Amino acid sequence: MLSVFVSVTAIVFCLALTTASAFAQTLKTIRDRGVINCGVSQGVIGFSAPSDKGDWAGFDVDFCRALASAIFDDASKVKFLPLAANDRFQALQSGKIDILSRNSTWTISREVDLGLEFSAVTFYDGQGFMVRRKRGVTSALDLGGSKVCVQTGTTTELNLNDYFNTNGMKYEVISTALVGEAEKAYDSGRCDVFTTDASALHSERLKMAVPSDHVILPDVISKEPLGPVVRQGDEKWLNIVKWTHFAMVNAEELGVSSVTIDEALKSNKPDVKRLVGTEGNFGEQLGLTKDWVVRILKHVGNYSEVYERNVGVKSRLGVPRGLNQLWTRGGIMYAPPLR
Ligand SMILES: N[C@@H](CCC(=O)N[C@@H](CS)C(=O)NCC(=O)O)C(=O)O
Repeated sequence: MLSVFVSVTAIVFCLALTTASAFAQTLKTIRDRGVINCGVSQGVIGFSAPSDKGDWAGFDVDFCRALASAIFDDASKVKFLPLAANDRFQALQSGKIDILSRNSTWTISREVDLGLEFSAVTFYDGQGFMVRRKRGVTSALDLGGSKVCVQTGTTTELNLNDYFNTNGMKYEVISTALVGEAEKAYDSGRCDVFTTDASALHSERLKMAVPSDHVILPDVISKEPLGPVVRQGDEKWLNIVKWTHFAMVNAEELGVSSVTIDEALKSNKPDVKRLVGTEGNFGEQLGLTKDWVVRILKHVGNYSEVYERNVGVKSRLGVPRGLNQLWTRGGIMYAPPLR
């Protein structure tokens, strides 16, 4: 009896060790495989959506392309795996993906309960509401008695509950597992309110039969700090993910972009030299190469380039920088220094 117990314990222990060490080598696994497995949404225009030809584009997509640039000097070495809200964290826990770059909100339970780690906030967002223009509503506090469409497995459904209950407003939830179903339910009139992160509401509005028939209310009812997520237990990979974002923000702050990178390589400024690797060896310390940031900037660009291309005021989405503006320009986007 005792020996059975001992061997079962040993097997369980070994399995646990194997799983832990398999996941502790994410960079090596990626290098051996030749591509990053990047979990994205199933289609949020501006963040991660496939074109008709199946090419993925968006802010979250570009983050994985930046990682592929740093690792492989090739932004195309990414396999995008579209995931519904309900499935995303399990896909990361099980090792199906190396990173989740999918409009996911940083919360305590997703770290301490799910064993995951948010690397940085790449997009400061908040929850908003979209309604039909003809309804004439101007404040979220006037939404009592509404039928509200929301996707399950999101912070959105939890905040919705808090907000309506706290304000003593009645509502009916129409929750769906797939965003496409929520869109249809709202557009066909089964719900009179659609709620999600404000940035994603801009994307949802574009998908409506007549986008201009819908307005996004000015109220923001929550904090939704969005960012890439990895598994706990692989500090090396976490550092690469985290410092890729910080490098892109620092590059913007220093005026180094895909356009000015060649000039930056000749710069005498100490902080620019550290960024582009003409001084120091941070890239190598990360397990990458000296020119890791140069690769990111050449293939993908700095934070501002990525923002403007995908979600900025001149893009289809038209979302102003707002909180995501650099701290030096009135926003809260702030990256620790490369030194
Ligand atoms: N930021 C929130 C909401 C994220 C979320 O999943 N939003 C939905 C509604 S726009 C979405 O992205 N759906 C796309 C999909 O399921 O592929 C969270 O992390 O829970």
